[in-house]
Amino acid sequence: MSRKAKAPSKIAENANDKNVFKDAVIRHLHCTLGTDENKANNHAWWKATCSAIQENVLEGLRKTQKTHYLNDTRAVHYLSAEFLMGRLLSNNMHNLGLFNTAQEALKELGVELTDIMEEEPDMALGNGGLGRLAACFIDSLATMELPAIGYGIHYEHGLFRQEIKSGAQIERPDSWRDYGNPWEICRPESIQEVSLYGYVETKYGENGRIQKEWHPGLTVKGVPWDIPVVGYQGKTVNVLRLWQSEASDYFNWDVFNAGGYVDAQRENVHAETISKVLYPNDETEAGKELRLIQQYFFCSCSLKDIIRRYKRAHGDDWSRFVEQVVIQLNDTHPAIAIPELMRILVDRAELDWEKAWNISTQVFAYTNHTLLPEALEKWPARMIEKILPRHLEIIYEINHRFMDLVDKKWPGDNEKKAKLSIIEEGSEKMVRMGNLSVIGSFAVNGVAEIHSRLVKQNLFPEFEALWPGKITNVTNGITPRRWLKACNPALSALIDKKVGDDWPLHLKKLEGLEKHANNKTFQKQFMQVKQANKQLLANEIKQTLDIDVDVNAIFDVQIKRLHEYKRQHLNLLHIMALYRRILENPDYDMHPRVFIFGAKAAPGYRLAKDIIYAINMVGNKINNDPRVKNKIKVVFLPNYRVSLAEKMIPASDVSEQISTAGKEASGTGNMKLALNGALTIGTLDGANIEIAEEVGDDNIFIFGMTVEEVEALKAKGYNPHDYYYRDAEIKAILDWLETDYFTPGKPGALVSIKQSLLEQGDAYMVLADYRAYSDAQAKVDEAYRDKERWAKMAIINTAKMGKFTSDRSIQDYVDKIWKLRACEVK
Ligand code: 4GP
Repeated sequence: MSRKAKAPSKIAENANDKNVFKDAVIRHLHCTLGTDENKANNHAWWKATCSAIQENVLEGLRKTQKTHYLNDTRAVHYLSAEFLMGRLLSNNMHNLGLFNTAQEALKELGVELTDIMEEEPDMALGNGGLGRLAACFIDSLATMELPAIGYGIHYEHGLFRQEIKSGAQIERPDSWRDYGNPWEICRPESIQEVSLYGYVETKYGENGRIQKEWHPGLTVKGVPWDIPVVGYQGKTVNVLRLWQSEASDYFNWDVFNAGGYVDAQRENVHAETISKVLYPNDETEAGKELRLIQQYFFCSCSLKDIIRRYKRAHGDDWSRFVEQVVIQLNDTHPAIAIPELMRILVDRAELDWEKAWNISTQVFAYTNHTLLPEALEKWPARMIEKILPRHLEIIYEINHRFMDLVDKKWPGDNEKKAKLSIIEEGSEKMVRMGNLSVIGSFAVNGVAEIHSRLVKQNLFPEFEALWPGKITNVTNGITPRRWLKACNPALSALIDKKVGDDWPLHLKKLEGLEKHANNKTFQKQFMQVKQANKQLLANEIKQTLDIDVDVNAIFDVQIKRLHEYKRQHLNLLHIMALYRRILENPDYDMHPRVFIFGAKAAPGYRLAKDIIYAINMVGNKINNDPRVKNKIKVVFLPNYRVSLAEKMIPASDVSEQISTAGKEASGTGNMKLALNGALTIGTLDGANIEIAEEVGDDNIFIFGMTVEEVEALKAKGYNPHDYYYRDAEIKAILDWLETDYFTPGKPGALVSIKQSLLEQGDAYMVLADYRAYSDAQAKVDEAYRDKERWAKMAIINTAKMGKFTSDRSIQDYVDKIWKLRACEVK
């Protein structure tokens, strides 16, 4: 693998001339967009700049594909229903080393690069954590020159755009492609066909072999759109291939002839619906037929694409398939790929079951991203039978053979069988996609040490006993290119001066900052950068919400999907407590703090939406109460997304990572914030634990119950009323929610939060952790007042984040699971 920091890429060399770049932009204004320098608005300048950059990208793509083909490389295929890419212009310019050239060239044309970058809509083809992880991973794969393809769905509408009206979340459609997307390339030459519905015919072949023939009721087309993925320094350019559904040219004459012309037409409409919308769920089960069809659609297209590419090099000889192909299943959403590959191998390629299973189980690996039971996908067998009749048969056969294995290991143990079976018996027979994924894969991994341990101990203990070593850990990571270099240019420049400029490739080099942590001048410079970033965010807040915030206050940030287990309401209760303390004692001593939130709630998740409403209503009251004297401000920035995170993270002092221990698989926002010098207040959950190990206990604010304590309390019987009656502050705050103090004229508008924490049992133990949280917040306050101490802690956080580069995660996948080799693109 060649990752020398300074070697300029070939592509960049050709374009690094300012004048060449200027000419390219003008040429695209004229020839691609049909406008000119005098007429062009920011949108046109943005598009022309993208097109100029894309010239370099495509050159790299062509070379990469040729090199991979000539070297017949083994590749990883990353199947994910979500890719949360965000914007690409800034990222691509940085990775090609063209940012400064572009900025200067545009300046000479009278255009401000940062202004036109704001024209780019986010590619929000994901909900949260696992989608953004996929985006960081494909960045690392390209950077490390590993042959890789990301496969997903070309959703017409990404995650909804969030508006806040009178405090409440309103969902609006997201139309990221309305005015065209300059990065994507349609590849009609690689269209695939996907079948659905119908029935299975059993036939007997010549040698008595039973053959199954699926007669589908509907065939749809999968049209691939390719998004090039540029590695840092632009050598390897991999591809993210997203499938869009279209009605097939194939016309259902059977239906037509039977007089069902209208039905035949209806199927056309159906076909195009498949890739229309991203399900706005995160860690909750969608339970929709369309969602299953979406999953099958992109898995089937992707597998056929993988096989087409393999056959081009190896014809019908399947013996080398497992050497060439590894497929990573990003959660269970693509698990249906397992029976689909079996179907192709057994029914189409006519391999024996054993041979086919042997291939299949050496190709797939599965990543688990959550332990929440409601998020573990299950499909009614009846639904699979209707949509994918042949796949249900295959699933039964896989299960039947697997049950024999279980019986050998634990003879006669029906309880074990019931737990391990892919099929869950009950009033409605269900297919457990988690079990299918474990059984059909050669490796299973969790995403942080604690999470992987819990996957082994609590989620899949029998599988761990059956196949020791199969479940492993790969701790998540984030790309430092986007999450430091591109989003925090001032800090990046300061770091360059201290440790050299190759840290984006070798993040452990940030450790070189540690020796400057006590240096007063460096502390000052570091905190000046933070201050300047806070000012930029303050401007954004002023512009969006017309709220004035003081950059000398602590910027305390909680940004992530809204979910009870993430406990945004714990944060809110503490804010209310501070407010109450100030009302009771006007001289209450605290450093001014701005609490900043960003979060979308799944549209069907009532309580999550109620929490957003409560944050806004409480914030509104506090922000306008003169008695608070600006000691507290509460800011809810609407429409949290990647590009907004890029503005919030560099400006944060405090990072809220306060999930109930055992619930957050890893978290990745925690890594991004710490990398940018924010201090974590957090529980011993997910990757917080590993962050604490890296930065040391003195440089993080850990509070609350451990997983063991949570489990023990649950076992003993947790009663939130105990905390309510014993802690006067908790009682006062919860009772406050019942009044109309924050929602004038609407008493009870916030009562659902209180109910969830008392009558409904407080499933995430907010009240049990409240006091510890409040105490930890007091320590944060105290630490911040000591400017030097804080600066030192912040520097150490940045210095110690080397472990959390996604390059390290990818290297772990390569070593433990994928066994891939880098392929240098010359
Ligand atoms: C998320 C987890 O909640 C988060 O802890 C983790 O960092 C992230 O995956 C990446 O591994 N899960 C999801 C989901 O996004 O939809 O289950």
